[in-house]
Amino acid sequence: MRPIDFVGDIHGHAGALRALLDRLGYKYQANQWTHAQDGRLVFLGDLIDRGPEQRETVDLVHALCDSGRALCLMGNHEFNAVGFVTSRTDDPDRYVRSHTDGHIRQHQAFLDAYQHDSVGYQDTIAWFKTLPLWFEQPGVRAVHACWHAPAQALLAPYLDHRHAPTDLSFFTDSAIEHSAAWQARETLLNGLEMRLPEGSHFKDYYGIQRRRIRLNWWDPDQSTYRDSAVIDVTQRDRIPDLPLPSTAPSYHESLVFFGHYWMRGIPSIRHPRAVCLDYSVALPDGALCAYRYQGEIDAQSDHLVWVSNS
Ligand SMILES: [Mn+2]
Repeated sequence: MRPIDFVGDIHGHAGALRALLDRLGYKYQANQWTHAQDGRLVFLGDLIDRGPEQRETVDLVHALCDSGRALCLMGNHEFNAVGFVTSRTDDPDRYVRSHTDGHIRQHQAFLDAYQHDSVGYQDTIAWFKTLPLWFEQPGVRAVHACWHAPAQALLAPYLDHRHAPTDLSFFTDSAIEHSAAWQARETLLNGLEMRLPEGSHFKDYYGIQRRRIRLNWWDPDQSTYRDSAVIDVTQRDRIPDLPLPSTAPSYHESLVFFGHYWMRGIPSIRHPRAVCLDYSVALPDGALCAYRYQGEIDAQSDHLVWVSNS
């Protein structure tokens, strides 16, 4: 079959993206993208945030999508980029992505990339508004952070047949904190989280104190807060070794690819039906990772392809 190459979070590392595309066999010649086996690409979102070449990354992936060679899913950072310039319907003086000092600082490099090109900025935001929230075909699925059927069903009224927003109501309704749409969008784009028992906390990779953990929803064997937290190994023993009040749903009937979780170390298949392809390319020892899908039922480690930062 025609291969599908799923590509993890790029975070503005266009150089790594060019190297990965080369390794996967995609070539730009005579004004088009070609591939010897007529391969297709599915990007898992988070093209932007942090990296040095956010605009170059967006332009390259956008061109691949326009050529029909690729599809790009929405990540939490594409959602936030749209939200940064979208007024809330419940409070029109505020934005879907609030303009706190921290949010502005985090978004500044993206804004700076377009400071002399408001048309390019508008085009990019307009494109981000049209990105699908998930990809599905018989045997294989993809989403930015968490495959979650109840959240998908809840958001379906906001989405077209490609699972892309039909209009801005997806952004404005899912901005209302603790609404059903907010919860569902958070689950798909930011992953499942759980509040720790009273009194427990830990410091994340950036030294920020956290009272919630990200759940490794893809692992069917999780049973305690400590086992199920997606967390740096140096922090794990700060998480209480207590049973989870409920286990995360798991959907392993068909292969699913996702990004978002800043995995460390050498890319590997940790579950044969649920494969994270985010290997922290924005960190010095990170990698940009892809998986070549060719119709297999279980993921195979020799289908992983990556380029290291170092
Ligand atoms: Mn993400």
